Amino acid sequence: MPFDPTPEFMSIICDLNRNPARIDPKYFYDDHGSALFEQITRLPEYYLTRTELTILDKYGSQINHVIGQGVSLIELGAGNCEKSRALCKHIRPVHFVAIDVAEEFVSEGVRRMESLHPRLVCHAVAADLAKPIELPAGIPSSKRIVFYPGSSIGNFDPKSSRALLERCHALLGAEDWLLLGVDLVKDPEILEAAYNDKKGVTAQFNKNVLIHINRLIGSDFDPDQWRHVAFYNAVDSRMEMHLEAKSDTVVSWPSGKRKFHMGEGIHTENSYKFTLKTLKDRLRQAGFQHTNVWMDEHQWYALTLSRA
Ligand code: AVI
Repeated sequence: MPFDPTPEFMSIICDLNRNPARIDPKYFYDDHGSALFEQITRLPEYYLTRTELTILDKYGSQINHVIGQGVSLIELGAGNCEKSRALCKHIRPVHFVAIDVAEEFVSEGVRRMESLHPRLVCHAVAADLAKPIELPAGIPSSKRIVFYPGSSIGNFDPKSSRALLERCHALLGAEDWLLLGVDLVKDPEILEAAYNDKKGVTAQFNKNVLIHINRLIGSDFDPDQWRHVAFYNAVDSRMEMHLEAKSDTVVSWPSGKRKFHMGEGIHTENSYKFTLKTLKDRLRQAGFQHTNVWMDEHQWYALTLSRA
């Protein structure tokens, strides 16, 4: 039978053949990867999630006061919808749309939301945020609030994050809002500890991407042959994750293969960290204005609410 590669297969192979090789971080989130990420969010070193939840809890009523009643809440990268559940202790939306690449995971999150708020009209949407965002029919065109928590915006490079914010802006009218959670620049020791946890859950999360890629393209990566590496790149203000070959190794897939020398890496993730200035500039470039900012007591993390 002739070999007929899909566009996804071609794009994964193209990234694996680069120098250095890379894997798009969206491939972290198969079901096992999503479960590992959920474990990461509860690790003592990974301060991002609990800090964001603390800010949401402390300032949720102020957010409610600013956005008003009867809104449609649209969460991007919703995962298990934990952040929207926390937000809904303070705001009372009429519609809830949860968008994520991990279909099973987001459907389960939406089921939990429905059981907690039986009168809330809920939708789960499986979609890749790198593509245009389409909302389900019936979502009112006004009083929308796009909620993008977890500093997931930091997983896009500056050009792509601006483009994603522009796509968010396109979903919104002049009276609508973007609520964005971002991780801030801080002491590199704190950052590096968050991505090199003692239990090794982040290492498992990083290596799991190879198992997912094996399933998607029929490659033969052996995760045990790869070492998890994470460090802060101060020039680009970002945490970087890589997988480094422990010894010379050849990885094959239908129609091709690549040799990796010992110590050669595959770049799997960037996680950009912002200052309030870089963040507000990015929001302004994407068309947002009048940004309210709430932070935790250490000023490690910011939640911003911007008018479209
Ligand atoms: C989802 N995203 C914001 C996480 C981050 O911190 O960049 C993914 C992650 N990577 C390693 N640990 C967590």
